[in-house]
Amino acid sequence: MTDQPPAQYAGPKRVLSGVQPSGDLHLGNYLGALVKFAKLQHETPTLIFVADMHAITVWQDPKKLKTQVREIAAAYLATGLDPKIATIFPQSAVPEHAELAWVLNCVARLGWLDRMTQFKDKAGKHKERESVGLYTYPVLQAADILAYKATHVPVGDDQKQHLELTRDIAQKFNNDFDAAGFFPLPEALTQGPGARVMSLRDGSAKMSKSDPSDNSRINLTDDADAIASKIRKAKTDPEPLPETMEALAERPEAKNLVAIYAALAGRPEAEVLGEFAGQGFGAFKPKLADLAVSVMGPIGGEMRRLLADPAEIDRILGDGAARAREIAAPTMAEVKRLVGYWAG
Ligand code: AQP
Repeated sequence: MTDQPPAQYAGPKRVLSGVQPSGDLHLGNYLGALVKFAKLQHETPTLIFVADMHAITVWQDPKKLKTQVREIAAAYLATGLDPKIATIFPQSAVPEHAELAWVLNCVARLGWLDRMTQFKDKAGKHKERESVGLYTYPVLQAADILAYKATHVPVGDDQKQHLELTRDIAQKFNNDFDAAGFFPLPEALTQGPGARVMSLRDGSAKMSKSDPSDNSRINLTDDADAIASKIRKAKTDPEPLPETMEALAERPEAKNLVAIYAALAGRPEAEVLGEFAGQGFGAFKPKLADLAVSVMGPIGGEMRRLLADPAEIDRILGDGAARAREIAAPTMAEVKRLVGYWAG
């Protein structure tokens, strides 16, 4: 008998993901993340957190942050996450995220972080003025995942590089501390429609909360008029829709609208083109607007209903945090022992 962990991770499958409370959620967050959470909870034990610790890597108004956390929780519930099935909690309510992040900061290498394209995109030309937290953000993300030994992480395409980094950190921790198989090497679940929803104003940029143009995105809280107007104003071209997706390769805005239609309708893109080939955007956009309103409209309504009772949302989040800690605390205790902490 040996108490050495096995070389390969042998623990249970577990899903974990989160969204930052740093602005209105949009169609990209919905299709790239929230829809997948609601589906996965029925297949695998699932933990979904509100990433308030990530959010403060850029300044957030302290008077608004708690409300923003409740809004994300309401979005989770309105898109079908069930707190009796999934564990829903605020990141900052589980101190093990920060504790593990410190250890992992000491495992990750500067050269690895220097390669992260999201930091480069967000910091732009003035990285000296950004917070250290924004730079080490992917290490906190690794801690979020590994504190629960999560094996599968549903995210949009933009997070693939961070998941690769998590795997590298997990592997190095296992090697450095002679703990083969202690942490799993988690997999990003990026497949599926809506993995990369693009801006309605620029088909080469991803739809994003921080885009200064509100017309670039459809927010979960937009009403029917706002949704229809944004789709009407979406950038397109004068050509009719072709018969194949390949023919849309050089038409990113058109391709994006077709992909959004397919994702919202739960139909293959080819089938959508089969229906609309030969038609122009004058015909396609109203159909897309009707579809978007029918899918997104009820979500906004349900969010408003849930947010009218913040105490109930707080109860759900508090209960979720207690359940999350039951998993994270033993992991952290073991990490302290492996590292050789005095307190381990
Ligand atoms: N355009 C997108 N298409 C598909 N998935 C997307 N996600 C974000 N944008 C798209 C996915 O949504 C989840 C939560 O994202 P987040 O809020 O934690 O961080 P983010 O990726 O930084 O989101 P934004 O909207 O782009 O925010 P800002 O503008 O602040 O950077 C993640 O799974 C993400 O992949």
